[in-house]
Amino acid sequence: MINVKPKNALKPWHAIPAVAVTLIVGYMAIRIFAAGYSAVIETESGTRANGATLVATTGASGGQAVKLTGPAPAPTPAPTPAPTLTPTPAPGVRPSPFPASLKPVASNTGVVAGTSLIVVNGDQTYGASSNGQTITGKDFHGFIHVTGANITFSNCIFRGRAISSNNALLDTESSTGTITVLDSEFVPSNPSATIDGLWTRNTNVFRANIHGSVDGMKADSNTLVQDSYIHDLSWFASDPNQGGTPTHNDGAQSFLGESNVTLRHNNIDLASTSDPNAALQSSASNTHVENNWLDGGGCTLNFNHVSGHPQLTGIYITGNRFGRHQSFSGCVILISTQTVLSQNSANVWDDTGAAVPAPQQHD
Ligand SMILES: [Ca+2]
Repeated sequence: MINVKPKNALKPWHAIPAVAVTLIVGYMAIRIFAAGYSAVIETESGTRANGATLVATTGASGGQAVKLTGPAPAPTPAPTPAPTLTPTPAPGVRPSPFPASLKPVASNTGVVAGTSLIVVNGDQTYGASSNGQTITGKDFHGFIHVTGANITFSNCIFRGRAISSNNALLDTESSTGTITVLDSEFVPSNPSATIDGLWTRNTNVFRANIHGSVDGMKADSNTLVQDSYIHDLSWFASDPNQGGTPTHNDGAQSFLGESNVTLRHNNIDLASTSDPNAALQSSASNTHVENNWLDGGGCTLNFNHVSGHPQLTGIYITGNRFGRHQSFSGCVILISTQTVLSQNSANVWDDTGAAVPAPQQHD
């Protein structure tokens, strides 16, 4: 009979390491600190290394302990931010306002390409029953008269019709509150010496394409025109409003008694209009002409007081870029003897960036 010895039978000396470990562990009091991990081991002798330090602690034997400090926890890496995506404008949505360098032209004003339009025949009046409404996608074959308030016209074409009396394709002079015009075109179907693009009061116009009328607009009080293109006006040799002499074509014209007219960042280009008078002809106070491209006219900007009335004041002309198509050479600004410019700065030739000449002044 073979006597097989159990392979892992315990011998007495096998217990020695376990006993020693138990004694050592029992001798050490380990306190885990909340921040990170560190321990204080009670000991009063030995060699300390690797950052171990002797610290005072009242609960320890002899009042001292060795503090062991582990490495600082690795910082949690900050999450990688998601890349910022530049939103792609929806088709047909134009920047508002235009960036400073974006010149208004036919392709970025008027009705947005692809817009479906419904023809509306006959003259229309939008009164109080239309207050608060947005009129969009209309192709107006008739004159539009507004007597209401808080009405918006968006993506419309205003064409008017054949007529011999004075009219505007859109007339907001009798509005009773703010009228807004967005992305719309003004072009008379039957141009004549008596048809202007707009007559405005209490009206804000953005991104309009205005052409083919005699004046682009008559701008009455509280008119803002911005990011719009006024160009290629219709000249007539005989105008009943001028006693049968030729039309006085203006990009915009404001009369005595009106105030608070702002032309901002438009392109009023009368360089290809026959014998135009001015990009702006104004006798209105508190007029701001800022950051436009302006060209054409006898003098491109023309401010005149009306005889028998006070000085014309509150005219601010800043940051405009002028073309060189003045019929009076170099006359970018003409002011009458009783006109005072409140500000005239940073106006330059568009082609060179050089400062334009000082205003000419005479009646
Ligand atoms: Ca005129």
